[in-house]
Amino acid sequence: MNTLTPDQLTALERQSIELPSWAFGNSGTRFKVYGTPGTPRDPFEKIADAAQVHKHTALAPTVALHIPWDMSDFGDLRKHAEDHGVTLGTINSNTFQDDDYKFGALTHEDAAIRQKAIDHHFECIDVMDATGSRDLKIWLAEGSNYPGQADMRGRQDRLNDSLQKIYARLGDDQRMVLEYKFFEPSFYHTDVPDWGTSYAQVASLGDKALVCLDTGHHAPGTNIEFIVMQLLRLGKLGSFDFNSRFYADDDLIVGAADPFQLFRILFEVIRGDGLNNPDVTFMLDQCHNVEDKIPGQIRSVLNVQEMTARALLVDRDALAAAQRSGDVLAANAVFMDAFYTDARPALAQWRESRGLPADPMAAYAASGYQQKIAADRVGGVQAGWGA
Ligand code: PSV
Ligand code: MN
Ligand code: MN
Repeated sequence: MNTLTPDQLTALERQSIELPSWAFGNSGTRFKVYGTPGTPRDPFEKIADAAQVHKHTALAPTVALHIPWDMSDFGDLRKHAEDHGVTLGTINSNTFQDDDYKFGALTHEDAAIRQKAIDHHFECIDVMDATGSRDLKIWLAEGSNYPGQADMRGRQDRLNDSLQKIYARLGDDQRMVLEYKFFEPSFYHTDVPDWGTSYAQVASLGDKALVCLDTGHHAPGTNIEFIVMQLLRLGKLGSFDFNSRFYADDDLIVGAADPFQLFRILFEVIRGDGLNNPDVTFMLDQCHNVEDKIPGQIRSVLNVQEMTARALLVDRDALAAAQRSGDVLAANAVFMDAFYTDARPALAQWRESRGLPADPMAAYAASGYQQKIAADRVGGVQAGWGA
């Protein structure tokens, strides 16, 4: 049961998980952001750190950027990434740190402010042209705090109008993914709070607009795997932002809070042909507030790999037979057998057979890289959430 077949190993070998540049900068809460020795001071150092994750795992060949946090000479940054064995991935826009956007950006009542936000997205598309990135990811911090404060319907119309304009600027091979989040920073209503709203908006734009599902952006108890199933069924799941949550948008290490939920999500990904599907980007969206960032990212991609292996182990023929015959307990047992199978020894052996470290966490710790960046990166301003 815990032996992975050659087909399953091929599926695992092809798995790739995009890393967010911001995971390598400092982050925290509104109470305190702790600095960490060796934290990158610029996008070039973030890319160098991300490349360490790929080096030890062969799982993370691309890095997502956030604009304007990662503003650079993108020709140089692209070359720097390639020299480090990775490429630049999704471009994330930012309309949440400008005073003009206090009452909305793409939804704002004032056409001039809406245009400013649209122009920012045009600039992001220019960046995509320079980096060779395919996807523009839009997460909007827009909404209201009090009933009556905002015309929710008018905002939905203006959002659609703004998105149409951004969509029209995309190149033939470029896409837009619209991320939803049920609350925060607004507490009463959010303009893109759920998958249904994101779906309704992107469906009206065209084939190059899809939904981004961030696992941390749902109310407690939400059946996220159902949403994954439905979006894949509709051909509208463009990307994942993986992380885990205990309470709200915690952005903790994926698989840390609820490994069984991650397993269930990955089972639906496999069931819906979303694994190794170039149309579905697997990304992390995490922050490492108290743990070291590079090993935090290594742990994260390994968690995804381990749960993917377990989800691949589900005996789908036996499951389908039990489902067809209405054998509730047998169906559940097939599912749980795979979940309870520890794939780690098989994965360690397989990694070694491919010239990778059996234990990437230990290999990174032994490499001396963490000590080297702590010693080398003195002076300058450490990158962090918002810079
Ligand atoms: C804010 O909630 C957020 O975590 C969204 O999930 C975005 O993907 C991310 O920030 C980066 O903009
Ligand atoms: Mn996200
Ligand atoms: Mn988030």
